[in-house]
Amino acid sequence: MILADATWQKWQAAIRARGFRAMAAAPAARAQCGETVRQWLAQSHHADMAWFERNLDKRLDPRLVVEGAQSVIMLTAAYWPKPVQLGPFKLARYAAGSDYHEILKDALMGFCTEHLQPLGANYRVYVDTGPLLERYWAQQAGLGWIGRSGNLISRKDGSYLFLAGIITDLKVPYGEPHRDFCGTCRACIDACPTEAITEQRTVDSKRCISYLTIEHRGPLPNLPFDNWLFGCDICQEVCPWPQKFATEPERSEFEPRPVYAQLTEEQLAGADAIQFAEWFRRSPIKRTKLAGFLRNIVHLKQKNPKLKA
Ligand code: B12
Repeated sequence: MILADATWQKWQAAIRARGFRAMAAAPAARAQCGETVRQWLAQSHHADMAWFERNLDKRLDPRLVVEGAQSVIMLTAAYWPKPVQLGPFKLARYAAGSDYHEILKDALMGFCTEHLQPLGANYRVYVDTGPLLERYWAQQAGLGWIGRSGNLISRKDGSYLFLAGIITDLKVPYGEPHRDFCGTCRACIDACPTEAITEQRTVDSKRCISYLTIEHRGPLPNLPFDNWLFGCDICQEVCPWPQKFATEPERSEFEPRPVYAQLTEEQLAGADAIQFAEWFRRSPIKRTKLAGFLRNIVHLKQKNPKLKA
């Protein structure tokens, strides 16, 4: 089924009403960046994220996920753009509030139930919840370009953006693949203290502070983490685009939780399972589990012995 332009315009308004910033689509096809992804895996740049290797065929071709898939519809939603503190430590902006996987998936499912289901469309929704190359499809749809840091950057909204996607058998109006606007700028590569950003616009997770503080289990390598307790935004903080264009999120759930800035180092380092669960209920931070969280604090204190609450 081919969607009329007028209906697509109505959808644009509907997704904004649900807290998304922009929506665009690309024809479903085999991704052209298969070689980049295979090399990334061959070089073990996915570190211990073994789940990434599973369903690789599906990840590279959305038509293997939804029968008769015609379109990949991609959406952006803004997250908190200013620095965030967790006690004396730095917290990645995306983790300032509630977990985007839950909030945005609910919002997108609601949109699909209202607008796609009545058309009898076959579809699947993703918010970092399955094998979809979200940055690649956002670039193909024209929402922005994949910068040197690997982040999807929009000329209108910068890069403090979550991505979400719908694979569907509907044909919708398509955007054009976005061109690159990094030019000769290498600010992100130069600023990354662990040299995690490769020349292929990908990230070596084994060196990325974000991976190490969130996904990695076990002892941390001897790398300079600055003061990042969970996630890292250095490659975006030095990028001219988010500095100039980032705006506050539509959804209040992504605003920083007020208690975070007030916590002391002693409180954070002394957290038990109950306290951890209470502070980080419905937050992305729960992903480290208490053990990973405390390990990160010990690591930062060893590196910055003068750190005071
Ligand atoms: C695995 C993962 C990570 C890993 C690995 C990071 C990485 N860059 O791959 C770790 C844990 C380190 C991580 C960190 C972060 N992540 Co992350 N992550 C993912 C995840 C699940 C998969 C990414 C992936 O496919 N990686 C494999 C590599 C090879 O793919 P890629 O990075 O997309 O690179 C593409 C380009 O290089 C492109 N490409 C390169 N050259 C060329 C040439 C041509 C011609 C073309 C067409 C394409 C092309 O092809 C590649 C494959 O498509 C996605 C969600 C998803 N399902 O997509 C979120 C996602 C990418 N992460 C996200 C976020 C917010 C982050 C952090 C900012 C969080 C933080 N503050 O700590 C950091 C940023 C680190 C960074 N600079 O990338 C957002 C990004 C939003 C945005 N604006 O880009 C996503 C989309 C989640 C979401 N739904 O919002 N992440």
